Amino acid sequence: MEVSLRENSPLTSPPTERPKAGILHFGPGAFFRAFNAIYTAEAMAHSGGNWGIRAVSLRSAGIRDTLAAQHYIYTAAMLMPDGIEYTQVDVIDSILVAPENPQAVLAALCEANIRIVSLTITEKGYCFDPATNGLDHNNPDIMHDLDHPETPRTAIGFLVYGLAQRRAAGLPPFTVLSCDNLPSNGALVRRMVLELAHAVDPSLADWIGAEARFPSTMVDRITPATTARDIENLRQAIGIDDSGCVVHEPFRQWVIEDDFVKDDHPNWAAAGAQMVTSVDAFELMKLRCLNGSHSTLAYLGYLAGYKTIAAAMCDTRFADLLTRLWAREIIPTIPTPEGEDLHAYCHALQERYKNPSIHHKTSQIAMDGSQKLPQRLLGAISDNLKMGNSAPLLCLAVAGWMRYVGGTDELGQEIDVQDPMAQQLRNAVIKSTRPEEAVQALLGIEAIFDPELAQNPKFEASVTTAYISLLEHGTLKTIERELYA
Ligand code: CS2
Repeated sequence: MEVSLRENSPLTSPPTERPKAGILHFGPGAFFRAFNAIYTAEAMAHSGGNWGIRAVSLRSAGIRDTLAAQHYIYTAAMLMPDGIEYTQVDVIDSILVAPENPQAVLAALCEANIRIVSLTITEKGYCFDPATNGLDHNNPDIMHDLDHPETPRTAIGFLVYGLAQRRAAGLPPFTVLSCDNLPSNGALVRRMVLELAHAVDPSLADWIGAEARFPSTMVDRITPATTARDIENLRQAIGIDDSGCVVHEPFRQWVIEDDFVKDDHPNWAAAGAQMVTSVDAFELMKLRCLNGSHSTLAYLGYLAGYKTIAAAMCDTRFADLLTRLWAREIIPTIPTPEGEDLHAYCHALQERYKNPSIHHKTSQIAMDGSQKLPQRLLGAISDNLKMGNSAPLLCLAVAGWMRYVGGTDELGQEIDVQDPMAQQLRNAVIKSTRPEEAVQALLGIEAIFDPELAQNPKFEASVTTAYISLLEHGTLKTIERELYA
């Protein structure tokens, strides 16, 4: 295996002068460090600019404590099928922990040099109610934020009060850059911000609506959670002890709607980002082809006993399942984005999933399914039904999720279901006496299933048949029957 180090600024010595922070980023997790941070470092290496990143953790202090001890420099390990390339990333200037000091976050939002506020806060961080497509006013943190302008808890709360301060100080607003896997993520965060702002002060909402910008983006790089083994590999390979390191695949793609306040942003294009007028088609391609098939592999792969995506892909039944899923049920539902070839895109995905150096856990991808299903699987099912097509494999994936959230695997072992709705989902399954009832109970959850889809008899029947088959014959037999019978 080949190991190389592209740039080395030792983690133990403080950096020389750094660019000023121009970006405040919520969500300093592994994805941000393997993606946004690297693009921004490369953009500045190419074109300069004061675009250092100050990050904000909305929850724990863990990552701040780890990175602060190493001057916020960390290693990114690019995992290729036959080697690893290590890079030192030095672009974060500090990390604020919001629950420790929300005022410091509000103060940072009001710094004139902060011109972009970017987000990787996961689907649930947006606090939206899928049934209304608006802000979830019953979310306890949103209720808290409405009453506590000085100590917000949610990213949406911070954005609104940060923008209010900028308006009061006579500063222009910042650009809000959502980088989460949600359709029209810019429009979505804009809606949430405007709704909360309206509840605080309608004239604030008018100002934000007119002056601020919320470009949508499509982000893509497979970034499994870092393991103790990754940290040990790094130590052995180059002698650096870095528990803040991140691991990622070689591939990356960032498509950004070119709509920023004062057209002001790092030269991300120099690092390969695509600046476009509309991201929609790219987002649909990525969410359905990649994330949709990822979730399919996560639930069905886990139930079949596979711990990682690569392991599941070595089983030809899963490889065949994806090939058919893409060709028959996903690609026909999406327009081709400019410069892309959907079949080639899916073919490349197969290779990305098979990368043996990436140990991406099926249980990691299975997390938060209640927040992921609509945009990854259900939209494509609705589109198929509208076109008069059935979508048996997508329905099988939904049934796999239902089987998974029941909380017991095929060997009778407990599944650690991580989902904000885990309890409700599990109850729906265990309180039902017949499988048909469990399917009905889950389909009745409007926060996940649009009633029009849930009540579609073809959809209901297809999911129910698949769910019963998973219970009676197991996952692998069900896939075989579906593919080869
Ligand atoms: C994955 C994504 O965890 C998940 O749900 O599907 O994080 C996926 O790896 C990224 O979107 C790839 O860009």
